[in-house]
Amino acid sequence: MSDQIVLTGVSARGFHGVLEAEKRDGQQFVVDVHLTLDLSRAGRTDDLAATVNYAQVASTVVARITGPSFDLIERLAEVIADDVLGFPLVDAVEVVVHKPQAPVGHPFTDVEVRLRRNNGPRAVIALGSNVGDRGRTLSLAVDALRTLPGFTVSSVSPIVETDPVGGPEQPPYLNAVVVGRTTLDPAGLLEALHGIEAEHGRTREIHWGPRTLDLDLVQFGTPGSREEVVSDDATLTLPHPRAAERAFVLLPWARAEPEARVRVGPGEVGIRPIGELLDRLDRSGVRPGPEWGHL
Ligand code: PH2
Ligand code: MG
Ligand code: MG
Repeated sequence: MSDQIVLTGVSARGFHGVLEAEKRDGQQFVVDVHLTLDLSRAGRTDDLAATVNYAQVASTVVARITGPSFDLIERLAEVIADDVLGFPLVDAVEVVVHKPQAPVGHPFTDVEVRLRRNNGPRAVIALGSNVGDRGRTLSLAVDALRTLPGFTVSSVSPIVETDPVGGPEQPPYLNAVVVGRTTLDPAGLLEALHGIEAEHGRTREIHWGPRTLDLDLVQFGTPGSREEVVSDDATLTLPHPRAAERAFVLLPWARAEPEARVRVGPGEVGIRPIGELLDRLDRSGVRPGPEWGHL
């Protein structure tokens, strides 16, 4: 897959450079951005939500050009690449920063720094809480994911309130799904999730019983891609064996990632669009939950 969006010649005045005069007077910076992402759904559906809005990319670039001063255009290119990799759907980015008025001391046409950065595999995390201040706990868990080294949040679902499924009689849950990109391996990510659970008072006692915070790794790597991890390891089964049957996972997941494809069995035929799976599920136990951020 090598679809691209190419945005070239975004320019603004910035104050990046090693020399004092550069930081004082500023000069023009010009940036090109090549995004690699799968555009097939956008092509099919004509839906802006299935792609990256290049106007937003341009705004991000201009904010960095005009923002706090760096000494090096290498650094400017790196932070722009990092910002762009944070847009949902982006698999890789190439950033070129031109500085045509650089103080080179000789006639010259242009100087540019060009770098290419790849996003890590996609990881889907299901969040649940049915003890204590559930909404606050979920918000804090999302904050913890946002600051987790090696993990970048791409998309957060709305919160849903759900009837408990299985286990002893217990209060209703709040559930949500976070989709992100990670440079951790599945075991490392799972360990980090357990660490976040522990910070929120989670103890591992009753199977399927009430819990302050449950973070389940549901899918690692896009199904069918080279990075996908399928595992029947007892400590980490991937994809999560019951996620595809649970409306409390699929419903928020579909809100966070409408184009998600979910593995329900082996091979290419075992990969299904999330909407198709949802249509077959009883969704009666899932209701809209509170808004995020009303802590
Ligand atoms: N988690 C469970 C068991 N049952 N039911 C709902 N509605 N939501 C959950 O997150 C949930 C559950 C075990 O993790
Ligand atoms: Mg669970
Ligand atoms: Mg769990």
